[in-house]
Amino acid sequence: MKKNWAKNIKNVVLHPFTWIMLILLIKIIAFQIVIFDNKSFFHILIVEFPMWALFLTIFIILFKERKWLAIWLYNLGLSTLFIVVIFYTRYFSTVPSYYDVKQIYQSNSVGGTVALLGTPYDYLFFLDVAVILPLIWYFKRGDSPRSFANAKKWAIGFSCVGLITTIIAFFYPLVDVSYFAKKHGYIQSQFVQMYERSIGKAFAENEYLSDKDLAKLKGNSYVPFTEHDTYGLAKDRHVFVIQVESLQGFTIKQSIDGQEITPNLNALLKESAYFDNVYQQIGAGNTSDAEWLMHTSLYPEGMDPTVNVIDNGSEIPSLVRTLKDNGYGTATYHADDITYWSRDKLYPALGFDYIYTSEEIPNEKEIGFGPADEVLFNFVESQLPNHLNEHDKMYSNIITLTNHTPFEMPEEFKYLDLPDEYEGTYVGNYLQSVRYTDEQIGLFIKQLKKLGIYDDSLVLIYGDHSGLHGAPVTEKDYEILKEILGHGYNLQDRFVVPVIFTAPGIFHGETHSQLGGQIDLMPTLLNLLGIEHNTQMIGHNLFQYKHNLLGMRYYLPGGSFISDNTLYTAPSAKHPAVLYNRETMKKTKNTKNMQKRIDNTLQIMQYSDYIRKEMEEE
Ligand code: GP9
Ligand code: MN
Repeated sequence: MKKNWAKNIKNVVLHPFTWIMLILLIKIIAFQIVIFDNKSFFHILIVEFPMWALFLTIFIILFKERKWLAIWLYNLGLSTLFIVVIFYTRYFSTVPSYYDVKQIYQSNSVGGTVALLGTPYDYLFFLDVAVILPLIWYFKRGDSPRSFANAKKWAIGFSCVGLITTIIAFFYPLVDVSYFAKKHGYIQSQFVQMYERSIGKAFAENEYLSDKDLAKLKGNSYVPFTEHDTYGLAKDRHVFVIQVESLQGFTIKQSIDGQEITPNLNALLKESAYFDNVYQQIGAGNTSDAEWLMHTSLYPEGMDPTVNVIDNGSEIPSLVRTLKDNGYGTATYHADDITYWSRDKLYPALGFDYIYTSEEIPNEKEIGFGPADEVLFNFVESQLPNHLNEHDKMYSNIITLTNHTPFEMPEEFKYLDLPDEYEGTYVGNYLQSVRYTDEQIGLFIKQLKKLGIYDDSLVLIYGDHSGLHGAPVTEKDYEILKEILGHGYNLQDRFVVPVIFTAPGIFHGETHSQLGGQIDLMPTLLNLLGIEHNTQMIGHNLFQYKHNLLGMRYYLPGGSFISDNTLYTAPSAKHPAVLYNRETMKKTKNTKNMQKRIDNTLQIMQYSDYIRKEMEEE
């Protein structure tokens, strides 16, 4: 009896089916570690492995007499697929679905970069196909094909486990493809995506979230909009929104050798409420996504510029329309070609009365992309009197352009006298260019005073996104930044944009450090104006609420969040998950609240997408 038992064990261990499954398991573990940094063996064994093993077993059963060929072909296909998924993930920072892999062949964008995406280790995924499987075949090829007789039983076993994990996956919302695939299985996530595409409308049965629910998910107790302390403080004022290209928070109140980088903004703070803890939240649409966030208080799409996913001719219930409904004339100014970021579609969708772009704004004093900011502001000043004749109240939305990478300013526009070692560096150029735009904002404010409307105005100034990130920032730049900041340049330095609400007579230089995001700008502005919006906003009035929970798409992996005290970067193809203490920006231990925060963030973002899709259908 005992002997029989030992013999059985020996049979199983020596059986090629066991070896083949073991090789498959190792390959899946490697894939999961590279793609998701998933080291949970149990999760891989229960959720991932049975699915891939099921397909292999079906192959073995179907190929009957040519099982070795089936095994080899399956593994060749699987290794190729894994490599494609790995390269795609490195390029796009998200795992592809069956749909994306299909599309990739139609796009040239990745082509030239493929060589840069691989490391020699990646090719270890072909080790089984090239070496191990041929070796097993060589030593075991004499075994009768019937030695895989148990394959059918295994297929049933794998199907049962696969079915259960797939059913479970269908009970969870699919918000972030990578996050979902990691949690519920790569193949299971494909099934869920196929289903959602087939019903044509993702999130159709999304749970409705009231403003109260949203407040609660962010850790706040809800107060009706009209009962906030700031409600109507700036009622009937003219509104100027100045979205400053690439302006980062650390430049405010910062000096180099006694010279302020933003002397004009710093002076303006005396009549402002300054928020120094507001995060950028743009996706792939950069500047245009910041415009989207400002005018809708909804999350951007993420992997695509949001303007690309809204329908042509759609009328978005935006800040612009709400202001219009409340007696404002509305104008937008940006000195670039209107087709850049499809603003020819975005601006009518948002509902502006007057749209001024490179067609109208003179192409003078060109720096980088287009006319220098002083030309833009001069143009705004030239239009204002006409607008004020036509409308009692004006909303002017001004998008600056000069402070754009590579930040190279002509000598005559360099107002800072920087230390020699800054000369020619990316950071040095950036500071000069920020200083230039700061000067132009200062002059514009002077003009508002001259026009006699400054005291009746509410001016909101904020940055669209970081300027210092990615490949152009060299080691030397990081050293300079460390010198300026007093600490190593971190994600918070990169992602925090300044937010300044200037309202003479109302604000007197207060600084607010509660957490905010660009999604909160619109509700904060509307609250000051005492105007309610007629569709739901995802953000909240920054003056009212002390707690927040923010998501960030594209520049952080799906499932990341920013909370009052922590910043969580979800695992990506490149980096494992990290939870930072935002006060120190040091890594901190995962707290038991972390999963709850991930879930709440995703729920909020998913709901935001649902609102966006709903309003397009109306
Ligand atoms: C393009 C300008 C810059 O019109 O707004 O856009 P960015 O490169 O920052 O997205
Ligand atoms: Mn920009």
